[in-house]
Amino acid sequence: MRACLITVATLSYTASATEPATFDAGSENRSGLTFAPDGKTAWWAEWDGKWGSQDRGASTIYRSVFDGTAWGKPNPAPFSADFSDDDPFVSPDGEWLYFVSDRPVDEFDDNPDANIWRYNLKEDGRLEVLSVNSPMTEYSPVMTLTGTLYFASDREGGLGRGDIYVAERADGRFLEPKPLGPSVNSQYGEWNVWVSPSESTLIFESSSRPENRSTPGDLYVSLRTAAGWSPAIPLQDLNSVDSDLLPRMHPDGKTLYYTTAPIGGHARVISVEWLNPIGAGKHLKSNTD
Ligand SMILES: [Ca+2]
Ligand SMILES: [Ca+2]
Repeated sequence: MRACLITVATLSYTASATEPATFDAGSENRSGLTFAPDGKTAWWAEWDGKWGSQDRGASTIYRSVFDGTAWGKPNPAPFSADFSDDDPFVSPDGEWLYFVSDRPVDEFDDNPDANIWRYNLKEDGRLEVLSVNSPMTEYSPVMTLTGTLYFASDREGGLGRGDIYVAERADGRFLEPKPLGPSVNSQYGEWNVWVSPSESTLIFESSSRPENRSTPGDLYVSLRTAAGWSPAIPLQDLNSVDSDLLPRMHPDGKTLYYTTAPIGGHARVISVEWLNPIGAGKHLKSNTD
């Protein structure tokens, strides 16, 4: 076990490659493990094939439910079968499962791009495609307590390659997504993101930055300040020589799950312990902590 204490601004964590064996439906790859706000349902994606290669198969979203004693058998999400679905995330109110999918948005859609969808967890079967999508690829939707949506996209209008966008919500609809500024986005690739429910902490993956430990992707952190998001810095002792991506903090704010994948190998989910919890209850009422 690799364990070391690191302090990043006011954040500190122990990096120890712990793999949660429970969340495995038997595919060759697992990614994007995330939990509902009550911590009792886990969602993740699985697929076959090799990371970074053309033979990557379609991705299916799985879930497991904790019955008070143990985690149950993984089952495919009710909507996830015929298309490639990825990057699950449950909204802080527990009502919607957000994800990306290459399914057509209507009968005329022949563009195989990924878009953001959401599945209503309280009225089974209700599936909606979001208005924030573009003809390019969307990745990694994440929602705050106030309903603001963060996601990544390689659409026109950012600083280059993938960038992270934010769409605020007003009058029951999402406003036009805006790219975050150069403290987070860069000419290099920003591909997936997690933001704390209180919108105080942002963790994201970036590829190809000169300071990266590995070109295919490292994790960076930025903190909300009075002046906006602080200049992002890499989570140095967490980043590996493989792709490190899809950060997802447990709702208790104590464990960060993320995906690590060697090019030509298989993706798996590992976790680190966060020593000064973020996103926990005491933060939930404030946008300025
Ligand atoms: Ca799209
Ligand atoms: Ca970029």
